[in-house]
Amino acid sequence: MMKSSVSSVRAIKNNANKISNRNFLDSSQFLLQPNILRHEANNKGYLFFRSLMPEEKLLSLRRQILEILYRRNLLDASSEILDGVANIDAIKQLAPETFRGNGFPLDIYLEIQKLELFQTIGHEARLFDIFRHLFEAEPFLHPKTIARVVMPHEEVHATPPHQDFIYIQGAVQTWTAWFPLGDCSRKLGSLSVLEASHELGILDVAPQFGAGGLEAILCGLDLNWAEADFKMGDVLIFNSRTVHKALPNTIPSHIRLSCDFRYQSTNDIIDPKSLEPHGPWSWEEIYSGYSNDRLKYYWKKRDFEFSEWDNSLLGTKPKIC
Ligand SMILES: O=C(O)CCC(=O)C(=O)O
Repeated sequence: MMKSSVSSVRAIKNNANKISNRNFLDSSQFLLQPNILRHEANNKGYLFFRSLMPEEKLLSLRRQILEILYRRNLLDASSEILDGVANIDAIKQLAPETFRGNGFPLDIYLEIQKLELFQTIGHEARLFDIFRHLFEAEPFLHPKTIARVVMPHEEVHATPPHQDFIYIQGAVQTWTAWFPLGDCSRKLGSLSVLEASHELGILDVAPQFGAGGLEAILCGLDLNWAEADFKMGDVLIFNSRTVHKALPNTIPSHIRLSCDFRYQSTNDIIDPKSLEPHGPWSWEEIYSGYSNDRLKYYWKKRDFEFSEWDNSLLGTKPKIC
């Protein structure tokens, strides 16, 4: 006879809530060993590199973005600009709608998108070298570049666990490079990655607060979350199917700044939207302040085959766990 007592019903665990028990290992030692690099990337679905990006460029981009915030009175006037200390009162007064969509006001985002250093920093040779090893082909940086400005406001939620593929589509072998513009500890909301989750296929999603508005359903899974305290220059790269999430910013006096850039092989298919700006602007507007034409419209030299968009990947399902 079937037992129906409550005690016999075992709750299905939600892997989203599992406490991290892994630190990212630094793969810098394999930078000159492409076979090992590929093997590690294929096994884990991500790689982490300490001190990969040139600090002076990151610092300069950090300053340029913080100066945009400073001009809008969103930084604490008694602190150094580079410290990124929030003017909490001024931020709290911003209308909740301004935090929907990208998670911070759109007019600020346009100014960031127009920064030449922001648009060109993803072309860094050290990043391209890694992706050349992974793809065994010439890498291509999606011009749809993303900046994140995480401010203390009740409308701002940490990015929920998700796979980038549902938003990017195109080539499965698309990889994201995520790096903070400044030191970014777990407490300030660095990224956490679900190891080997790229092997799970494309997961169902449910509505959730935070960037993208959807979370991957992780009920009944038991993979390990890996994470680290990032120093400026450290870079995390992960496959488009690797589940990742942001940790909550528990230092609300400080603003978290970061970039995500996507790379794929020039030989693979791509979704045409990956060639558009991240926001409702034209390339002409974004490029209007450039001092150098070299990297403008660089993707137009490529003759890509376009993939079909699959909207069903964004359809929500009930989360039962
Ligand atoms: O920085 C974040 O909060 C989210 C980043 C992310 O999801 C990504 O890079 O794909």
